[in-house]
Amino acid sequence: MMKQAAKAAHLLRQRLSDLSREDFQTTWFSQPFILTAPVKQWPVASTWSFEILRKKYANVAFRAESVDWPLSTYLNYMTDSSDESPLYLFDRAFAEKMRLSVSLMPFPGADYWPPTCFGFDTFSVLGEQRPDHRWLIVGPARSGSTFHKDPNATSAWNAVITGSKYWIMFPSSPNIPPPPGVYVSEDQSEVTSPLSIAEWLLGFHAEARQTPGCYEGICNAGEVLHVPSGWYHLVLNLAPSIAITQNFVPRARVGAVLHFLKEQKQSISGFSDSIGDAYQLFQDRLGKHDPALLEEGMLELERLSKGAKGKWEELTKSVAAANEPAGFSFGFEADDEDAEVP
Ligand SMILES: O=C(O)CCC(=O)C(=O)O
Ligand SMILES: [Fe+2]
Repeated sequence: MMKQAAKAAHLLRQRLSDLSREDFQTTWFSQPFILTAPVKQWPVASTWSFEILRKKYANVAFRAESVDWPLSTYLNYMTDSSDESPLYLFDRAFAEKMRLSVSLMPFPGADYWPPTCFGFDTFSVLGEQRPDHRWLIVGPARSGSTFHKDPNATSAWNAVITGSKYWIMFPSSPNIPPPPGVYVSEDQSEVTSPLSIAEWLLGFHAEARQTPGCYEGICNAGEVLHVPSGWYHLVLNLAPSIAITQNFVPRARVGAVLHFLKEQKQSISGFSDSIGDAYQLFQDRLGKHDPALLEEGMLELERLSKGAKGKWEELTKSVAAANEPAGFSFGFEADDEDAEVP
């Protein structure tokens, strides 16, 4: 149940130095928070700057929306651009292109590793067949990401190496509407925010901050933010930024991911075309690696499927009773733990 229904946005006060894997898996997996310690230990946190990257990777091409540009071309564009919505560099093959050594935990010679608390990633059972999961993100002030939920019901961490990012986030569940100014198609497959970040901020920011469940905060250089599975978020770079983000599946979200892969097939993304049925693949692999976790996940999947069906029946019944084809109002009483706001 939400306790602060009429209150304004929660500040992302959950700034912790670090978290154990156990505390994350049992308590924090469904909440946004910022960690201040782990990223500062990464070699790339002290060695990367715009100048250094320009020197080392000037001729390496990175993806910026629909173009592949040498880094020097992108950095020149970034410095000169006064575009309202600047092109954003978002590259999923950066680790290979930059020959980075990414380890699973602190390791001599590694360039970075996931913060320890996010370390157990259930999608690792998919090996080479896992969907795209890590990106280098570079952009000038005013660039950023319009409202979306992350792919395949995954959770994410987003580490700022240079710059700072403003985040505004909302939980989601079948019985709460999307954030103001955000529209979701009936089958949930499309999340559209037809406006640029600037237009959304001008038109909807004030209203959004008064909306139950809203979280906002600034993630600074050397910090990492957790995006729980299923949360809507919009991100704005307040200064020129370099960041690394990674998507992952915590143990407690296995059921949510199975549910997504089974029920929202049309929205699955990032898997190679050769994979016919991502739901079946994940189920099979998890069954081999960790049958007990699969069993837990299947129970949660069943609960989520019933919940969505129950809610739909409830809504259609109440509309029929009122003899109105539409016009019912959504409640904010979320019983999905995604929507649990502490
Ligand atoms: O612009 C950003 O840093 C946020 C990126 C993000 O939300 C994502 O990669 O899903
Ligand atoms: Fe995201």
